[in-house]
Amino acid sequence: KAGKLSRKVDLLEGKKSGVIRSWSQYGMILSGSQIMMFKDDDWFNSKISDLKDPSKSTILPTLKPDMILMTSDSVALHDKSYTKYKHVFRLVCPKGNQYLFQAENEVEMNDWITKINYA
Ligand code: I3P
Repeated sequence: KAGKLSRKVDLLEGKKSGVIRSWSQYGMILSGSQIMMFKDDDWFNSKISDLKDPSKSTILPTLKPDMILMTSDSVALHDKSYTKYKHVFRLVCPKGNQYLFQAENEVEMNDWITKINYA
């Protein structure tokens, strides 16, 4: 799955302080049990239709993401206590890192949650 999400780092190694807490937009690809994140919007936009096409998965190993998250021991959930923005889900990672991601609508949010949890 590929798409654009806003991301906010909420906890790093369980700590809230010293974390850059602003939202920023990332291109994201979920492939197997890894999430690859890309900051370069023009580049991501130019590739997104290929990235959504499973028959073009051979390009995946050639990509150079800005950040990779392994999702195998992580849990994604809709955080209903976070009410400032809609369609926000939380990714809880085993070392205590937590990220908030905002999808463009509820269907997209649920699709990301399901695919992350079952990847
Ligand atoms: C953060 C930014 C985030 C906000 C966060 C702020 O400030 O305004 O949008 O999160 O609040 O710290 P900065 O841009 O100076 O880093 P929300 O949008 O979720 O409120 P927080 O620290 O209470 O999470």
